[in-house]
Amino acid sequence: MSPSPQPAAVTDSPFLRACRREPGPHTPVWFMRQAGRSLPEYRQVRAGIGMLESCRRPDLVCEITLQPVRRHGVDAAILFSDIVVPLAAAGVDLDIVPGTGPVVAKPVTALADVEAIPKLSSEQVDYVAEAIRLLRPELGATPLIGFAGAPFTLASYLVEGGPSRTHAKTKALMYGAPDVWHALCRRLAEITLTFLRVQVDAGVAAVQLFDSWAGALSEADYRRYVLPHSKAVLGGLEGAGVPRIHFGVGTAELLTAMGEAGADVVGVDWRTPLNVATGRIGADKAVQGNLDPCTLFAPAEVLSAEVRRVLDEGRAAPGHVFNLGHGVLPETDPDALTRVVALVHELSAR
Ligand code: 1CP
Repeated sequence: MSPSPQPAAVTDSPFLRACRREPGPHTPVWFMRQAGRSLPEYRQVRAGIGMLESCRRPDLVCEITLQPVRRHGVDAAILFSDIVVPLAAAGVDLDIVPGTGPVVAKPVTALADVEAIPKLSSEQVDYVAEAIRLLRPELGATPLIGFAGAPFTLASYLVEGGPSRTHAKTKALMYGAPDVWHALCRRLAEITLTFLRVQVDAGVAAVQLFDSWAGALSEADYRRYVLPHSKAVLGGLEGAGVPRIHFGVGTAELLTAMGEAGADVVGVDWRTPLNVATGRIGADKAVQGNLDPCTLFAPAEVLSAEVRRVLDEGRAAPGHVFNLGHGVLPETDPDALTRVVALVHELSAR
């Protein structure tokens, strides 16, 4: 890995300072799933273009990634892509179906299915590197976050064949065929690490590893079946010079274990107050979160009280990146997001 150096303004940005647990001029804020979803200008440029196809067009990726930065003045951009992009690039037969999410043509049930998952080579995601190279000069002092899906969350889509509420087939494979399970997670960790390295080499300033659905597991199962594989990904980026953020939903009971996976920043959903989360994660890591995305539908005074509470609780952490506890919901009024950015900046100004 030979990451391109970041401009000084990016290195000194409030976002990277908070990730490094250094004081800054204000608490940085960005929103998971800020690129797209709630923005009319996003729906306009996406009209008639499939999700995977959009991710393969550097000009479109560049435009969509910049939209929330222009509109809301967030402190970081997140690359427009999806967690299944590297799987599709490697040759796994899948699609992202509007209104549903990732759908896999031939779900994984046995070792032969795992062995049939090709490795990812960097050239297969050249279009992602190209989009990052286009974005850097456009973003100026705003850091760009790259991302990937963690082995458990990716495995869930591959085993279930699509989105699942219970992750029943995934757990059945995990308990019933642990060898197949671990082989699958090893392959996914490899693909994820390759994908993140491509993004780091092309110039992202930070990476986020999404283990969105890990909260479906008990701590014991998380430690046995998931943690080693997430560690392989995050550990593989040790020394890459970019902060590593690790996030999942419903992870209150997993925060201590997730904090051991090798991230510099741990994302927290809205269920656990940040001061409580910090007690579980430890004082050597920054936290990210954790406004309930539904408070964006609440009256203005309720929303501002919640923003204030999250900032207050975040002061217990050695570094705080303000965010939602999960992604922006598609029905969100974009103006509410803009107001949250202004409020976070105003209330946290030092
Ligand atoms: O800000 C952004 O929108 C950036 C781009 C982004 C990110 C970070 C997209 C675009 N997807 C993701 C990550 C992602 N994808 C995660 C982790 C984050 C999270 O938990 O929200 C997950 C679990 C996915 C899988 C996925 N892709 C789903 C969820 C399905 C489920 O299981 O409930 C969905 C709906 C998609 C499709 C998708 N990805 C992104 C967009 C804009 C869309 C909708 C596309 C469309 O329907 O046209």
